[in-house]
Amino acid sequence: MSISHTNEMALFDNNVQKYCRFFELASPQQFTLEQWYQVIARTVLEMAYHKPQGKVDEQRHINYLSMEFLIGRLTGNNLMNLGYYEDIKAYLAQYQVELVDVLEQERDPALGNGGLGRLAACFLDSMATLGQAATGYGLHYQYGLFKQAFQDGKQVESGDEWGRNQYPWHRYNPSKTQQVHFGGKVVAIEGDRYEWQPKLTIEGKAFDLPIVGYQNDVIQPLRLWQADSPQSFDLNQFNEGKFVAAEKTLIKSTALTQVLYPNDNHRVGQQLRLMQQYFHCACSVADILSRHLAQGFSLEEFPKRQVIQLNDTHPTLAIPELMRILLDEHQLTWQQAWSICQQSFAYTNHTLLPEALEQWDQRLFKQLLPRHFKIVEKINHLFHQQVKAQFGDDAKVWEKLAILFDYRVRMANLCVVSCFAVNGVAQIHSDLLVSQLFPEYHQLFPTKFCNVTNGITPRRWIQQANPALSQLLDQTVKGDWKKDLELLHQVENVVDDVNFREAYWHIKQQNKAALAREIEQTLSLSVNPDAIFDVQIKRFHEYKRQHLNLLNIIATYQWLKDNPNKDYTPRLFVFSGKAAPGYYLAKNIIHAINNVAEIINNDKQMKDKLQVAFLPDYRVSLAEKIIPAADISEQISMAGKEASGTGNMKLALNGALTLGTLDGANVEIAEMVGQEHIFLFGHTVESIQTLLAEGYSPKTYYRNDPVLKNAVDFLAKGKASKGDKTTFNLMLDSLLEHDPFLVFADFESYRQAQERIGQAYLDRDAWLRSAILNTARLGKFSSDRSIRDYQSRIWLKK
Ligand code: GPK
Repeated sequence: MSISHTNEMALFDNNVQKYCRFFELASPQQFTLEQWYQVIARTVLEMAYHKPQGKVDEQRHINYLSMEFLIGRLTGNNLMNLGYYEDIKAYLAQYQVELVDVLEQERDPALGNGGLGRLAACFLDSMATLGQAATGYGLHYQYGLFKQAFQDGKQVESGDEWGRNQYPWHRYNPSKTQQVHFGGKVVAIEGDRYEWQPKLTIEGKAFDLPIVGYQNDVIQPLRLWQADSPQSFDLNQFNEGKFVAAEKTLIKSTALTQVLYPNDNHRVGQQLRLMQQYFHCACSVADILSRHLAQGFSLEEFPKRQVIQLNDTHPTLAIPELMRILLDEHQLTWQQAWSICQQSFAYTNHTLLPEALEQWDQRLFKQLLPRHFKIVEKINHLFHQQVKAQFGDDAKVWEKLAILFDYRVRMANLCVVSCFAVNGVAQIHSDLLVSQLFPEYHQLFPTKFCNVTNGITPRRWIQQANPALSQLLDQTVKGDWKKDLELLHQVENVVDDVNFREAYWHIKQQNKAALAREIEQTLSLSVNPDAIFDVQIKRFHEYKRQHLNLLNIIATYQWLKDNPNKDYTPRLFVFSGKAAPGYYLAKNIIHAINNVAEIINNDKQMKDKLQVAFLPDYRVSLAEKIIPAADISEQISMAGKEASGTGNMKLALNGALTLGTLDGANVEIAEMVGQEHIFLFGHTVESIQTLLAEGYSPKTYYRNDPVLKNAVDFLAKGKASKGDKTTFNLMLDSLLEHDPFLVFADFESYRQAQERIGQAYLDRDAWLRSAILNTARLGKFSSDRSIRDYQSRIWLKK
């Protein structure tokens, strides 16, 4: 036990003994693992607040508004960041208890869908670690992202009742309760001042989770709002039943934060979702303002002291909400209020996909938020004047730039008009944001746009997920790479050191063996630990092209059947990921992968050559097990569609070689690591333009490439569906008729890249060298660097 922690561990022991009496046990020996988990979490939470709070920079307080925070398990992470991990591990040993087993008791709080939510969690970790004053604001969902299981190969969903009421890391903070209003009407008072007479009021209760900085004693809140009120409300009272086709009408107020909407890169038009969004914004803005004013600052000082960072357009309503409060409650003039808002809000865009850009029905918006609608109308009107001054009265231009158009409220446009900064999440994405989505906006506001490439926290994604690699890096690198990931550059110096190389290789093999055990336990599938572990883990979406991966697997299977004696480097293809419950095509792809896996895994000829493991219920804690074991990281989206990706960074830093298109952050990964250490394939954004201009016909590829045709026909002829030829029609018809994400166009190039991988793996030394260089050269992708970029380019920009 380190000297500095002696007192704290005495306190810890004291508390353990106290809980022991509390539970009427003779000795801590009798605790179940679940009890240990609860006792450790509760005790450490108290201990954390006993320490003097570390220093934070309060120049500007970052209020990070996000509908999703995919934080993952907190216990291990908090123990590490607080520096208690080793002490508590040693403490438990006296009771023959393994800390890792205790940590497995924690259920992941799955309060997000995918990349966007996980990014928010990494950013909170980095802001605390860098001492950037920050508060995360989100929702305290009762049900996180649904749990996924497979039945006959198909995804089935069940509710994720994650136990928010027993969660040991959060505190209910009754002094922060807010009131949120909906519906009703507005009455003009004077000038831009109105009185809102709402129809319904719901209470928002604050639940705070501690975000612990890495060994700097900084703790900042992630404040999650929970709707509470004994009242029920009738959704019909806002809309005479016109918007509620898919929703129940009489709803308890608590239903507002009951469930996370399970869509990723896709908008939903439901009224309850709009109410959720406003509830989130209203609670957060009120809290931010009251903190600001309580510190003794004036409203004029708000922009100097606060930033409200909008994680995509989901929290856009915070803009008209702050306007409303400034105008109606603080009686500021429009100019004063607008100037404050324009200097305080910043917007991060996470996607170019049109189906993901939020637009709300104007009537629904107006009925639910009549005062906000007036404000948006005025913003829209004043902006129209500005557009006319710049572009003349051009209807074509206005059609693109308008906030209100065709009875819709376009949230992205409201953000661009109102915010002082707009950023994309990787260089290529930020460039496309300007050139494809917002070119006229860029003409109007050339200095608003910038790039901040995403990053990941090395504390969770290396130190915690890959303890063996972490230890090797501790021994190899001078200075703390966990605080400054660029220090990993030093690893280049030992890339030819035999001892280092052997240690690195050994760690990867150990991690693969551990994943093999996990696969055995979950799927009763015994896999070849010496195969290439080729991993695609992410949400299921057509643009991410899991079906491209699948078609190659089928083609490989067919080739191996025809050429049983030819050389082939053994592969294990690992999949994990969920599809939105209403996204039938993506679910069809999941079904196809499972059925093909079943056939291949039961074919004795394929034993130890070709295997497919689809692990159900992808979540942060499962990612932590898969990532350290990967040899190949599949990042195969259609170029121009994946804004950044962050799994690509986690995998490469843990020594997986990327098989990818020139999309998102893959482009920057390739730049950093060098062309020789990455497998690139497929069309680029530019070559796609040519292809589409010439008229893309997927059927031509199908007809001309017998390998592709055979793979498609395998599914079409029912070979993976017990003879039923219609099972995969959804996927196949889409591919053959439109192929909107150019799966067929990239198939041949993808096959060739896979072939190169098979060859490359045979040269163990060269492969290992590439893997090590991936770890050494990707320090840029720490979320600490992302946060520093936000500071210098947006939040504290001079
Ligand atoms: C983007 F628009 C969205 C969305 O609704 N959900 C989501 O996870 C992702 N994203 C992008 O798809 C990724 O490319 C990106 O790395 C991630 O956001 C974080 O920026």
